[in-house]
Amino acid sequence: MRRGTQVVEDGGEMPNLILSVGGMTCGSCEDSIQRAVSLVEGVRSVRADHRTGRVDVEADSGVGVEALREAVEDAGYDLEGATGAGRS
Ligand code: 9UX
Repeated sequence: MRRGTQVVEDGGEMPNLILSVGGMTCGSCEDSIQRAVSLVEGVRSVRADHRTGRVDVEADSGVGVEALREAVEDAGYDLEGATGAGRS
């Protein structure tokens, strides 16, 4: 399954940033978000869920929320909140 709550696999890392994104209403929106956020330098993985608006991101510590906001907004969605390391 591509969608749904992220399962952290053995040896995997926990998401260190959790974004709340508005405007995702279907699975293709998830793909758009994942593509956009994955292109931000320092992002290692991203998993979006349009049902909850939650986007889990694993990123290097230097990645700030404003870079993620730019990616989300340029893709046509709204960044409504963010928690976790890398906040700036
Ligand atoms: Mo789905 Mo999302 O038809 O911007 S791609 S609503």
